[in-house]
Amino acid sequence: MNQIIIHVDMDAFYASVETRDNPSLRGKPLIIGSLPGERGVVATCSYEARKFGVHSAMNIKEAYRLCPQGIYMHPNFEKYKAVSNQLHNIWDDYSTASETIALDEAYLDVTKTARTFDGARKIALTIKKRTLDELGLSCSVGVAYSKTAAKTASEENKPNGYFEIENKEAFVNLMIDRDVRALYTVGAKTAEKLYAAGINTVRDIQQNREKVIGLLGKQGYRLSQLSLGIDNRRVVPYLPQNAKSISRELTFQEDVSDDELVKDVMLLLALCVQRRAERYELYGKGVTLKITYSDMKNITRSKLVLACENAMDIYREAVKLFDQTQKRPIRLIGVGIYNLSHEGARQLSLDDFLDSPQSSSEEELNSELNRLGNKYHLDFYGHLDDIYKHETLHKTAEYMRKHN
Ligand code: TTP
Ligand code: MG
Repeated sequence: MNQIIIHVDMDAFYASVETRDNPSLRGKPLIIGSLPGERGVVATCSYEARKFGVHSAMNIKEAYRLCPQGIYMHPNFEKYKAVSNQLHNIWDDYSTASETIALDEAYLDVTKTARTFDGARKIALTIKKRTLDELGLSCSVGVAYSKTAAKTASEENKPNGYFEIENKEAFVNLMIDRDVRALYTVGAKTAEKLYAAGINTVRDIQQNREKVIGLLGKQGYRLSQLSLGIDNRRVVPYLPQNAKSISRELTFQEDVSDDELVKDVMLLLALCVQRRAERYELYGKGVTLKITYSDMKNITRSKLVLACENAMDIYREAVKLFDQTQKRPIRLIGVGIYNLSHEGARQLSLDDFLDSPQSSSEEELNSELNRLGNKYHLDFYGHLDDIYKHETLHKTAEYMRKHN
């Protein structure tokens, strides 16, 4: 049961790749994302830019205000993806399983290949050296007994860092007096809830475990376990050939030529997919669309995306795919997610830089459901719990088709 896990995370990844390929950028504040004057955000920036207070996800206007002398560039995802593949080639030499979290970040299971912590340290330092020698890039690496501890360790001495957390006790020792946000699964919203309940540090969580569970349910349970250093999650490799996916599809009783109707049904399918993903606490980092036309010809389209956090994300991406297909009578429509991960959104797509969405997906979903309700004279809210059932979904879609 004892595991040895490495977490690797590249330093200022996009910015480092650009600097490597254009040495005139070296030592300068480099901001990758939108350009000043565009709507959008910072994807990442060099450590020189971080000194001005610029950081990932910051509005580009704010970044420009803090650092007008910075160099601003759009991201080149193709290039980063290619580098990511090269990174995997190095990482996979030393692990029995690797789990990708982002283009620049992965957990490696080295339990069997390293055998001991000394062995794991050697592997970690070799990975750092090879990454620098072969790819000209620096990374931070953590070695630990669990995934959470490994991730924590890799962040401990960033950039170009190395850190070990050998066991639960070492983890608890390190974290006990830190703010709850030091537990990397605690985001701003969760932290607010904890602070409001007077729980500010990891020690507070540890000493108020029942209260935290009462407050946050399943997530609270996980945090209470983490406050004791307990995290038994395994490294789950992502292999394209056995990639898990979640999808729902629906065959119309009569072929449908109205795109708007098809899209409306896609929203229901996205809701079904999201519901199942939630049950397993999975996020899709890819969206698929399946269409069977009236002549039985099938097509599928797919796209890697920012992790889908809700039905609206899935729906929006599926609609984008749909809009790129031919317009012909449709017999079957399917929506799905793949590239499933337990970790939420991190990687932004180009769209996010060019057009940062303002209203929350939750509100958009509600307004979409209101729109559907008015259009088809259906009370979607009253039936949402049933819509996930095959029969209800089918009946609802048929009702929509007939009352369109
Ligand atoms: P990170 O590993 O979070 O950031 P980083 O590698 O740029 O810097 P650090 O040294 O702190 O690890 O993310 C990896 C890449 O993912 C990053 O280069 C750009 C992209 N990214 C986004 O597009 N949006 C985001 O909000 C974040 C956090 C990252
Ligand atoms: Mg990184």
